[in-house]
Amino acid sequence: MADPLEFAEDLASRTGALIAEARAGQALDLSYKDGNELLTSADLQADELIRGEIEKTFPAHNILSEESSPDLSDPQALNGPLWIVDPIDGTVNFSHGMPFWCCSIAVREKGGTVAGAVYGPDVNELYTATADRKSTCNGEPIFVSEVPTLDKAMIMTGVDQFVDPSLPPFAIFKSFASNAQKVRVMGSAALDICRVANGAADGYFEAGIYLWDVAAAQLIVEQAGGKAEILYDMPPPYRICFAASNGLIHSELTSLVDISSLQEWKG
Ligand code: LIP
Repeated sequence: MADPLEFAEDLASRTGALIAEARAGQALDLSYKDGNELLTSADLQADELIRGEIEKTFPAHNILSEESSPDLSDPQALNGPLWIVDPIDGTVNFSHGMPFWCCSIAVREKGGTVAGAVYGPDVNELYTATADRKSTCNGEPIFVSEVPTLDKAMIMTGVDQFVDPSLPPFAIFKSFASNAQKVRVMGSAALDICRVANGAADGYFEAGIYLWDVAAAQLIVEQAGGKAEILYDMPPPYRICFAASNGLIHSELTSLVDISSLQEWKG
């Protein structure tokens, strides 16, 4: 049986290279899912590569990806080993030629993430971790920061362009902006959380992110000494309210998140 981390690391690297070549070599076909969620031809090419390699190497495993999720009416769909994939996290950045995008691949067994890889070709950073090995970036060990309080912390977040500014996610954003040293919106949740893992940032929060955006990076930040958690499962399936940090600022960070307001907000 192939080693899951080596497989995930190799596949994330190959997929990232394929996507970068696709953008360099041809005009991207752009379309919009659900009316506003950008989808490029490279997303679909990458999803096809990843699914094909997983089905060939691990035929009994299931796959959850941003571009093709399992049939939840099948009670077996989420049983057994599950690969959780975002072929391109930061699609809008990618389509504009901004460097902050990545391929994210995680694998879960018995409900626990056993391996994760996040590869950002344009920033030349490959993050990996397993449940029993510490996190690395390009093979070097990484660790969360030692910033002790929120007022000295850089917080990464994201806000959907279609959310009414009067609604809870923006209220939470304003709380962070008022209490943290700085707030940054860089457009890729997986790379944001990996920046917490390598100490360049100190916390991440987003309401309305998806499981495939964060599955690999959650293991990477935890195995770098940080803390990460789903604060609330939002509709539709796989949409979550998620926080990650260096651990030291975690309670300050999550205390600014009014879950009850998010529970009333259907997004
Ligand atoms: C993106 C996330 C980002 C979020 C964007 C988008 P995608 O994922 O990584 O944090 O703010 O709205 O969801 O769609 O580029 O894979």
